[in-house]
Amino acid sequence: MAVFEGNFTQTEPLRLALVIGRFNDLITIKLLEGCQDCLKRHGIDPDPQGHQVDYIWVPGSFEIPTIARQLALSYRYDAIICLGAVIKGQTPHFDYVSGEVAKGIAAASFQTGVPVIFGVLTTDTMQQALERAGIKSNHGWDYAMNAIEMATLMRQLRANLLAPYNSKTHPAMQGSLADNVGELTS
Ligand code: INI
Repeated sequence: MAVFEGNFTQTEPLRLALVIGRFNDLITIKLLEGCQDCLKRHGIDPDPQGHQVDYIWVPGSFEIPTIARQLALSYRYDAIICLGAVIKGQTPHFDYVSGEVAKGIAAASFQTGVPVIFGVLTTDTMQQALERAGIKSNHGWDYAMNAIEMATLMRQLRANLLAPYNSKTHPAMQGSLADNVGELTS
């Protein structure tokens, strides 16, 4: 038998997508900066002109799952990081948005098998959000770590447990990872 786990060193081949909500961008831009800092320090080039990270901006957290699922279905990315900030107001809007975004991100990941990282802060106040986006710590850094760990883990699983995948018969499996993606043999 074997132990499989991700690592933070084999990052050169990784391709990532970041989906970022503009709503509360005072917070999401800070999360993004923390994320980029972590990626850079682990050997991933965060330059949008480079070949490792793509950035997709959406209006708010509610829109994140639709785009994350579409990106996952492209099978071009080892992991997708979703960044958003849902802050409780005086209306029930918070509950609708936070509930749907959490369910949607989970569904995008389950349905595709691509790691989709839940980097959406849900807080009672702006102060709490600020504390998690740089004032005390920056959760953006943690989300990037989670993405690297899951991405390298999935590469290992594909190399060791998954049968060769015939991309010609599966039109959904196009892109750089298509030749490596497989199904669990048993
Ligand atoms: N979007 C957020 O990302 N955070 C919020 O706190 C928020 N609140 O509270 O309204 C929010 N709303 C916008 C929502 O995500 C959609 O963009 C909008 O409803 C259009 O579909």
